Order: sequence, then C-alpha cells, then structure tokens
Amino acid sequence: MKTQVAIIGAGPSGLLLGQLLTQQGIDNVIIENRSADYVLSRIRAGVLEAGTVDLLRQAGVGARMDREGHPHGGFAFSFDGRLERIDVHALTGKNVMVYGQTEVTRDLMDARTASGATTFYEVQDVQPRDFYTDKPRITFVHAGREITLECEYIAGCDGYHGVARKSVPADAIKTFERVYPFGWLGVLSQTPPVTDELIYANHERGFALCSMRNPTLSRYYVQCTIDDKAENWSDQRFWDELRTRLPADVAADLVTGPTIEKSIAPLRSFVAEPMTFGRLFLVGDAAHIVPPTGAKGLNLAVSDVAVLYQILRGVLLDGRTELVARYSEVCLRRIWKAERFSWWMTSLLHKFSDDPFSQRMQLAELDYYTSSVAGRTTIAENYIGLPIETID
Ligand code: RFL
Ligand code: PHB
Repeated sequence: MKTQVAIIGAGPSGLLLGQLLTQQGIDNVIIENRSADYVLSRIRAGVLEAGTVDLLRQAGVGARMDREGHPHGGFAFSFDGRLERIDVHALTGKNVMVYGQTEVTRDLMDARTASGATTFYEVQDVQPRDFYTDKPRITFVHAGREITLECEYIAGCDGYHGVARKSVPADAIKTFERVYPFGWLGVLSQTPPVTDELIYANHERGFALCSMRNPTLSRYYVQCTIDDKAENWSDQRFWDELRTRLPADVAADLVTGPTIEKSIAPLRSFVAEPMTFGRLFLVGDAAHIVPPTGAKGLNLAVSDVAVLYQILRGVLLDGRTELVARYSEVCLRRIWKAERFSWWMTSLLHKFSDDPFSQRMQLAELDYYTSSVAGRTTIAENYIGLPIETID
C-alpha cells in the first residue's frame, strides 16, 4: 500500500493534519491502535486558543464548534479568599473557546469519513522504518493481516506513549523532563457550572479548577497526591474538598450531583529535541507534554500541525524540500514558551509543601500579577495563545 503522508495516531493532531492535507489533495493514511469509540471516550482538554479555533475553521470543521462552543472572554484566579478576573478579551481583543477535545475529535472523524480518506483503527505492531532514507515505510497488523505502508513522510502523532519517538536512535534525541509531586483528580458532572467562566484556585489545601463543557455539564479538578486512586474519592468527599478550596460565596453556589467520570492524571513537563528525524516528524504529545494548568496541551498539538501542514504543502506541492529542516526549530520556539507558561501556572497555583514561606510567595505573586496591568497582560497573552509562525 502507498501514500504520500503516513500518519500514526488518530488523536486531534493526527486527524487535523490528515484533514488539512486531504483538503490540499495530498494523499494520507492514518493508523490508530485503538478503536474510534475508545478515542472518543477519553475526556481531556476543554479550552481552545483563538489560533486553534481559526485553524479548525480553516480546516472546514468549525461549524458545530461555532454553534455549540462557548466563547469566553476571561477567567478568574481565586486565592486568599479573593476572586480576581483576568479580562482576556479586553487585554488581547480575543476569546478562547470552551469546546471539549472529544467534540473536536468527533468533528474531525466525521470530516474524514465524509472525505473518504483511509483510516485503519485497532492496528497492532506499528513500526516506522527506513525514515532516514527517501523510501520510508510503516509496517503494522490490521485484522490479522500484515500491511506495509510505503510513503514519502511519516507524521508521528501518536501521543506521549506512542511508538514514533521510541523508534528514533537514542543518540539522535535529547529529552527534558519535570515530573510534579502531585496529580489532578478530575470529575465530569451533569450539573450547571458554578460560574460562567473558569476559576483557577490556589488554596492552602491545594489547587482546584472549576471548568465546564456546556451550561449543564461541569468539569472540576482538585489537586491530589501522586499515588492517590480515584476509588478513594466518593462523590461526597470530592464535592466537600472542592467547596473547601473555593471562596465562600462561590462555594455556596456550587450545585453538586452524581459524577459521570472520575479519574486521576499525573502532571509532567516534557520536551524532545529535535522533532524531525530524516523523514519522520514528531507532532503534539509525541514530542512534548505540559501540565494541564495552562490549558496548552491540545493547543500546542494544533500549532505543531499548523507548521507541519505548511511545510508538507510546500514540499509536496511545490517541491520545496528545504522546508523540512525548519519544522523542529519553528515548533520548539513556541513549545518552550508554552512549557514556561504551563510550568509557571503550575508553580503559582499548587501546594508543593507545608512551607509557609513558599505559600506566602505564591500569594504575593498572585496579588502582584493580578493587580498590575503588565501582569494581567502577560497572563492574558499567554492564555489566549502566542502567535503561530507562518512559513514563507
Ligand atoms: P493524543 O490525543 O494522545 O493522541 C495520540 C493517538 O495515538 C494513538 N497511538 C497509536 N496509534 C498507532 N500506533 C501506536 N503505537 C500508537 N500509540 C498511541 C493513541 O491511541 C491516540 O489516539 O495526542 P495528540 O493528538 O498529540 O493530542 C494531544 C492532546 O490530546 C493533549 O495534549 C491534551 O488532551 C492535553 N490536555 C489539555 N490540552 C489543552 O490544550 N487544554 C486543556 O484544557 C487540556 N486539559 C489535557 C487536559 C490532558 C489531560 N489528560 C488526561 C492528560 C486535561 C487532562 C486531564
Ligand atoms: C478542562 O476543562 O478540562 C480544563 C480546562 C482548563 C485547564 C485544564 C483542563 O487548564
């Protein structure tokens, strides 16, 4: 079997890259080791940067997002019993969009089905090969049959645990990592969100986040210990803990109910350099992880796709093979800044120890940033998303 671009992984980055390439008439095949239903059952990101929204519209998958998504012009920090709003729209002229990753993925899957492009789900033994030659290929097993997919380029969009990054020679890659000493316990509940906008809470018992998917579906998180288990948290314990970590007037408005999902996610910062190995590109979580505190993971995956798409278009439609060399440096410039923002938000809002001095430093930093126009502006311009470079 032959294609121009072989894409490993049908998460948001693989599906969006496939959609943009298909729109340009560039042939591509996606191979995914899970089923489509499993991919759609993963509850993850909820906040889309303005640039992500623009690219989804450009890809022709923005219609339902524009109908059902919720533009937000700001969010709040709570600390020391206070609630301080960051007016992102006033400071940047743009809104973020609250629209779940599950919905983005569903829209992309529907568009792919409509385009007739090929996707193999539930594949096994995926192995990228010969990507340092001009005839790369991927071998995999589908429905008991071994398939060789010959291609011109391979996009490794297969997430942090995928095979693409693991296939590159150890001496060709350098990785940078920080593992945080806590996790996030997240719940989804069929209840109205406690406020119209997100609240990121710093509390002496630990971080909490009030988020949402729509006016009847809330998403809440509390910081938990790294070795904690979701089974240790009854719904009652979760709601009590969340209420404790919010300002009293907000807590009084919290509507509770049965939770429909409860899971724990570890927090990690991770970057692999470079992101190109011959004709293999690493894209999205395959190349980098951020702690979710800045709402950057999905958005970074999308900005990698924006860059790779422009490069592959130049290479495959106009023969500009010299562009391949630019992918890694262009992406990494933006990635490191999003890593910085996510690390900073994590450091500012979580409980790292019982040390009272560190807690006072966090409160002073929150007070300083939220009471200065310069402070609020730097937060707003990072939250809305830093510019994505165009390749000319
Ligand atoms: P994905 O979504 O992990 O998709 C990779 C796909 O590759 C498949 N795969 C393979 N396929 C074939 N062969 C193999 N050997 C394979 N190995 C793996 C996998 O099954 C999967 O389908 O990576 P992608 O596309 O790069 O997308 C990245 C995003 O999913 C991720 O960054 C975000 O979800 C992170 N994230 C958030 N990002 C935001 O921008 N805003 C947020 O508000 C936000 N909140 C979150 C988050 C992540 C969370 N968790 C659970 C990690 C909140 C949470 C709790
Ligand atoms: C979410 O709604 O799942 C969410 C929102 C903001 C974040 C992380 C997760 O920073």
